[in-house]
Amino acid sequence: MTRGPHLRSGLLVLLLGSALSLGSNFASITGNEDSYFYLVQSPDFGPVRLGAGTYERSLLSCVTMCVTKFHDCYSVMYNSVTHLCTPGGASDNTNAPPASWEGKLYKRITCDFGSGEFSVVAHGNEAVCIGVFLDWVNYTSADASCKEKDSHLMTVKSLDRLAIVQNISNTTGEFFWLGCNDIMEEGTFVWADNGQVVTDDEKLKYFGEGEPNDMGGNEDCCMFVWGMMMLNDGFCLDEMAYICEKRWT
Ligand SMILES: [Ca+2]
Ligand SMILES: [Ca+2]
Repeated sequence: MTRGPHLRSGLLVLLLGSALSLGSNFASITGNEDSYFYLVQSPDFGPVRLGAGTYERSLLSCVTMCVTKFHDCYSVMYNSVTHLCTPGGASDNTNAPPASWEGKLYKRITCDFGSGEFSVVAHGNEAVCIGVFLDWVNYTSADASCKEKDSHLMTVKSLDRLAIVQNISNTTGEFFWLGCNDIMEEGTFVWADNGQVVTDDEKLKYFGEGEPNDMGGNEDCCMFVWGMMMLNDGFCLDEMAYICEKRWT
């Protein structure tokens, strides 16, 4: 992974990564966002077996062994009862799925690491591929910048996603543009990823009390408010940092 000129945002996510709690479907080597592995439910085929299995006390130590020993470690099979850990390469339809004695298949999450701007950040049962950008711009510019990066402004459609943004805001002290607005039709907010309407339930869960309120008849863009630690509809021409999200699953 190259970081190049975007060292700052990369480092930021590294720091966040170590503070996040991971659900049981994820394993990660602390401090390396390129090493998240996720559970594949009922895989149709399996990986190349990179070597004989060893016995590792946990999924995390299995993942650690695999990426330490094999530069092409893209998966592991882990049996949590016998602790057998089989290092794997990329999945390939010429290879059999894990046998029951091999355990379950965990695949390495790949996010776009080419630019060094995006990283996987996980909380609970959600893992998102996001880039945190700390230059202050208005909503339209933030939206355009994400699209240039083949992404969209991050959406907050679960409490785990809200917690991810809360952690980033806590760490940086920044306000962030996020992916929803009611620019097209006043009062009807839509999410930036798929244009679906933000439901009343979602407003209650993710927005601050009494928001969105279209204050002054002039608030159409979703932002995360540091301090309140919830979403608000804000004035689209205000300038602040922003978070882009890539589809990656
Ligand atoms: Ca509005
Ligand atoms: Ca408002």
